[in-house]
Amino acid sequence: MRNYAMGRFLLVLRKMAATTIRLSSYLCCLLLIVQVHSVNRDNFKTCEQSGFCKRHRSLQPGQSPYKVLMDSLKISSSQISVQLLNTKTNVRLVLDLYGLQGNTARLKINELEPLKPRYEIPMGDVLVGEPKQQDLKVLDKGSESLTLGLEDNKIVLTFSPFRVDFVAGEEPVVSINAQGLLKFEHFRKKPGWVDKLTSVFSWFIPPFREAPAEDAAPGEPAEGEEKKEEENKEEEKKPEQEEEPMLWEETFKSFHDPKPNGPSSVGIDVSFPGFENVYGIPEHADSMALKTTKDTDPYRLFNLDVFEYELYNPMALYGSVPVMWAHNEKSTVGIYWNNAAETWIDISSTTADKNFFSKIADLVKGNSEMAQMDTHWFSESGVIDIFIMLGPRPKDVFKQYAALTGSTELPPLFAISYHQCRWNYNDQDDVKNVDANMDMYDIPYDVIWLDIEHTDGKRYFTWDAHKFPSSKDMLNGVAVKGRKMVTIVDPHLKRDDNYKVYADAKSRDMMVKGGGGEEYEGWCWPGSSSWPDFTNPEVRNWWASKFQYSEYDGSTPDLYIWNDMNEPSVFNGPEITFHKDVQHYGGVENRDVHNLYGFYVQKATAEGILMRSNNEQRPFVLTRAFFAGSQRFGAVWTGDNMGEWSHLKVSNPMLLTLNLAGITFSGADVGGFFRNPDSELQTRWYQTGAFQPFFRAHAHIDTKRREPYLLPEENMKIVREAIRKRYSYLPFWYTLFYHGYRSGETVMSPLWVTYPEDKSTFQMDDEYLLGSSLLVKPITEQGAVGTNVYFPGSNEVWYDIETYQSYAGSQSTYINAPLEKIPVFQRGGSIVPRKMRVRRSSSLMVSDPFTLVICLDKQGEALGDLYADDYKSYAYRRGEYIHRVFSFKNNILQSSNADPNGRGASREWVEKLVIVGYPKAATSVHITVDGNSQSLHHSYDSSSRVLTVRKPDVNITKDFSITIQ
Ligand code: NBV
Repeated sequence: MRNYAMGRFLLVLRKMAATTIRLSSYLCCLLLIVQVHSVNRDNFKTCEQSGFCKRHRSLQPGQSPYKVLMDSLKISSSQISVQLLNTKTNVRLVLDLYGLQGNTARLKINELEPLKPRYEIPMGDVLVGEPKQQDLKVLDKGSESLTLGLEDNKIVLTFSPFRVDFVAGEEPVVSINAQGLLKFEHFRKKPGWVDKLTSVFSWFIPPFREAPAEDAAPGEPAEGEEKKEEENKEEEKKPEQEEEPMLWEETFKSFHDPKPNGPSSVGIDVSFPGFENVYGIPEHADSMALKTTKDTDPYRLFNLDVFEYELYNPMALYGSVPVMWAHNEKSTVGIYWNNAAETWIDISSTTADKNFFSKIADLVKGNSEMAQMDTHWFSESGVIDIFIMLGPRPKDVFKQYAALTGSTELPPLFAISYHQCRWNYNDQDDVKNVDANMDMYDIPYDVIWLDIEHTDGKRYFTWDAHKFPSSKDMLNGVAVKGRKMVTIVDPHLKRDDNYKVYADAKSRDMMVKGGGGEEYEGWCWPGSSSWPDFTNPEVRNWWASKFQYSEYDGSTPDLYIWNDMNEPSVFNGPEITFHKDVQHYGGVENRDVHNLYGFYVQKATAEGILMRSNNEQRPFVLTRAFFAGSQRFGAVWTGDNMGEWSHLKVSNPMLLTLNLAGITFSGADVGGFFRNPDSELQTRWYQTGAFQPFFRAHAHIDTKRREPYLLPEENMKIVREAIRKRYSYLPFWYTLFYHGYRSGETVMSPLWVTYPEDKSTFQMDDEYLLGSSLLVKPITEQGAVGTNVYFPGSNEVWYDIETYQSYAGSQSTYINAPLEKIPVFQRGGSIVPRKMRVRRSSSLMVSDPFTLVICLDKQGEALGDLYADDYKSYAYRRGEYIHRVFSFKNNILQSSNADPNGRGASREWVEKLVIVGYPKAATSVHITVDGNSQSLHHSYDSSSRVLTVRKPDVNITKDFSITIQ
């Protein structure tokens, strides 16, 4: 009996303990969420708090210890390889320099004999393949330098101190290590206590031989050549730990980083002589032209979930693309820094060393100073691997970069239409109501989204059975109108053995490991969670298989995916992410691959969506975290912005920068994620979003409902008009994305991409071009009823897309923009295809006719094109597409085939021509197709100078000409 009582007592105690643990973990989770809702700058490291950032930033220019060991030079047709000696430590590195096709070079620096291989991103993941090499010619080999020829460029390798300069024609454009900031922390053995003692004593006792200084740790034998006697004489040194902070471990807040591999960072400076502006390196909530970092931290690239991010500062955000462009009136050049570790970039503006450059380039002589941008790049691990893209025009660098990392895959048409999202649409009825209301108010939309609450307890790939009892019915209900749905699938898996995705991953040992080799555990939406190791190709295949219809219950071909929290976000991790010593596939630390995790999540998801359709249908996956190359897998959005005017405004520079970095399919939450924007702000945001590449409204769960039909009537009508305008321009957007896919071109572009010589556009980021035909100046100021618009191009004329009023190029004009007005202008000389019969969704418009808007230039000419296919599958890869070119000259519009490989059929036809800037009424208009002529109806509006030609009714695949007399 006593035993029984004792047993019961113990049982009760156990139960109480279990409940307490459950409760406390629940509370802990809640607290963490609460904590997440109040994170601030303190949660994120400053450079001062990051050991390697501090070490690299403290380097002084002009003290380079590196020289080239010419005896080790090996030259092959497209590559040179040579050793670099650190004359302070005697450590040797190896430099490989490659010529690549398309005016590109690659410069790699690695350890000559690393203790173990240093991490390099696997070929084919970010780089689409081994870059094609191009011959390098030895032009001159002297005692101080070696000069190589690469197409029309020269590459000058200076031996001591080591530097490399790239000269395009006769202009120096890129210099590497000109400041001498190369620092390469080679792998080394951790000093034992004897070494530490020796090191401490070496402070008091003159060293027998030089203590390894800049790059080497105490206790490590120097490598390579013995040093000359006089070089060994050196001033007294403090123990290294004091000079080189946080080498072997570091602590941030309560988080300890044991750094099992010790210091491993790499860094070097890259200067752009002759340039005053540099761009790129998203993601930062900052201006498009990057700022100097003299008074701030360097720009940081480290994928992080930053709650309520601040504007106009260099703090890291959700994604990283280490690509930077320098642009001036004469050329555009840039670099891609192929490294997935945490990276910081300092920027300063200075003047070029004309003395030096006069030795290697035939510079314009004279006393005038030449501007220069200096940048300093450093990453926590990996190797130095820089691609130098030499342009010379903006469109050339985009092509060069796309040849390396790929271009934006052609999106299905629905994906570039309007998306209706909210955290959360509560249940099936909610979805049905929103869908019905959009129809009732005649507001087109293509996709309705479901956030995390649709799942069974944040177990992705499942449905909350009460709220979504028959997801297929729901999906089919929207699909009958040609619409789609998107569900969120985050990468954290709830550690619940009854959750089959988790149990499966666990049984296959597919999760990332903690530093001790155990399954890594952290907190996220579902509570205690683990993360599949997406860096492992087998894990990606496994994940992809989860999207099969047989695996993802309740999914249909009309369901697409959204990857959130994939930086990854770990509520209780350092800086709200993985610990740096988290272990990945192949013994790689998260430290090495951090910025690639989200890239791999989206890649695996896109592969899954592709596989479920037997590789026939184009996937659509939205991601929050990204890296170079993410453009190949879908769209990116700028995360949790705020419903404030400042956030509407910053969306333009942020998206311009993403476009410059190849991520062209990008957008910002329309309306702003947090807060409750008033109706004016919402209206202006819709107008802006309608002219940005990815167009999705989204809102936080705590915000008031704000579907567009809930706006006051006046605003609702304006918003409806903006969305309908987006739909009317879909053929133009689709053609733009086609060009981007083929050539890597930006979709949303700074003005200097089309007007590279116009200095006044170099910092302009509140106004932009779509392709080279539409100029957009969204209103982003509260209460504004007008704005100054800069019209580029001295020879251009621009037409308001509504009134057709014309504006001369190369000047600014104040444009009235009351609430209903979006200042958008079409360039004279362009032909833009539109569809004016706007329906409930884009797929209901696929067979509808085109209107060609022909805006004439000063010579009365215009040019444009149209790409079309089935708008959803890969059939275009088999030639099932059409690409037409339209030209208007001598009063004749010609439509001809732009591409003989395009053999697609189409039911679309041309129903109208709007010829803007036409001088007079026509007496007759004729169309000629297949040798048959027919006259057409036409009318002329002399006040707007618009000639309208009606019903040519010719199939779009036909060659035709329309003659005006
Ligand atoms: O899944 C919920 C949200 C999502 O709506 C948002 O778009 C993401 O950026 N998610 C972040 C997590 C919670 C943020 C407070």
